[in-house]
Amino acid sequence: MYVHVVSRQSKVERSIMVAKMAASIAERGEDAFRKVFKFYKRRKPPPDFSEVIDFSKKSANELVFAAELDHDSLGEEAAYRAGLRPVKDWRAFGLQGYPGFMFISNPFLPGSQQYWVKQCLKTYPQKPNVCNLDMHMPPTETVDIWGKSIDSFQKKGTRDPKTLLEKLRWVTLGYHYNWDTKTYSAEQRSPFPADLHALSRSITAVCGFPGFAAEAGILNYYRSDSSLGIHVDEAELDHTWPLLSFSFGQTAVFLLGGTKRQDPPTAMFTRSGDVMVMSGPSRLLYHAVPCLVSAPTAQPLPLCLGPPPADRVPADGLVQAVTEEDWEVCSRYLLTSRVNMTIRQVLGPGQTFEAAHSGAAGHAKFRRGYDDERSAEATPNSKKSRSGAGHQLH
Ligand SMILES: O=C(O)CCC(=O)C(=O)O
Repeated sequence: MYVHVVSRQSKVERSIMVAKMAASIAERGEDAFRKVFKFYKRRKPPPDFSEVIDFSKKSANELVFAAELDHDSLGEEAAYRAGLRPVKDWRAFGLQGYPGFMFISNPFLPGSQQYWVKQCLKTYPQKPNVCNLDMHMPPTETVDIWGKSIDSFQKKGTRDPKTLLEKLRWVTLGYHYNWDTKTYSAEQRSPFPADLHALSRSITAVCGFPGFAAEAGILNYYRSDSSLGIHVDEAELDHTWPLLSFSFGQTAVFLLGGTKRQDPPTAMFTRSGDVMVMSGPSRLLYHAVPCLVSAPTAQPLPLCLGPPPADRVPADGLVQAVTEEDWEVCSRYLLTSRVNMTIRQVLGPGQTFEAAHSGAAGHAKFRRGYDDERSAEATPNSKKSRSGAGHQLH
């Protein structure tokens, strides 16, 4: 009883303190989001994570509620073939104050995450997709990032930490986001991966968006000291479709803010397999990833990244088993890394870039994208000007 009262008191006190802090920041007109971002990015002393919402816990937070899903849009067999649990077993949540935001706690069947991680590390960085390394290396050198890196991962003991795979910071798919102009265009486009399109379509249908077309993807590769700056994803021409985000590997803190930088954000953990959907009023909110909460070294990967049970991979399903050899590389990479895929529909039905850009107002509206920076690559020689227009993984 005593413990209960004390913990309730401290919770109330904490809430008052947070509210006072937010109010004082707002009064002074400071960038409240940046303040919280800096708080979680701090290393020494490490930040207090006690206020971070943890959707993997039964009672995550009083702001969290169960979200409604469209169970009929993905039957059990279709879910199984897509490498997903039956929709009735999904743990999907909304967050008070953020209509249109949904958090799905790892809907993947055991073994499926391995497939998406392997795609992110081995398949999607291949040409014609574009990556940060292309900004300052000749195409001959970035043609086989996986093949040029795996020797080092297969070696036992200490190894070269500067493989191309470890220098990878972003890959773009489909309509390639242009970091300088902060736009997409009809000319800079390659085929969007069919497997990822199918996965995105299944999940968005369950979330109430049937007919979603995955047209652009940004894959982010986080090392243990990476962060992603505060930004809004608004370069897409049609914002009525959701933004879909998948996380694999190490846990990160995700900050979801408001429509203004003065709005203090809500912090939540995003773990391996978690999916976030930003739609409706939440589609254009500021967000950021200040830090990874890396597992202590020599800690095995979470169980959800394990292999599939022998009888669980349908031969003609979306997700194929990953070879032991490939997984050895992927799992070693993930011990200190996180991979995130954000998937977007760029154009509305019947919409074209030409029409959208023909009016001056339209062009100005759609030019804005990320408002913070992401670096192309964390090498001393990387030129900020080539990549500084947005998406910065420090
Ligand atoms: O890594 C994440 O969870 C967020 C990624 C993101 O915000 C983006 O790519 O726009």
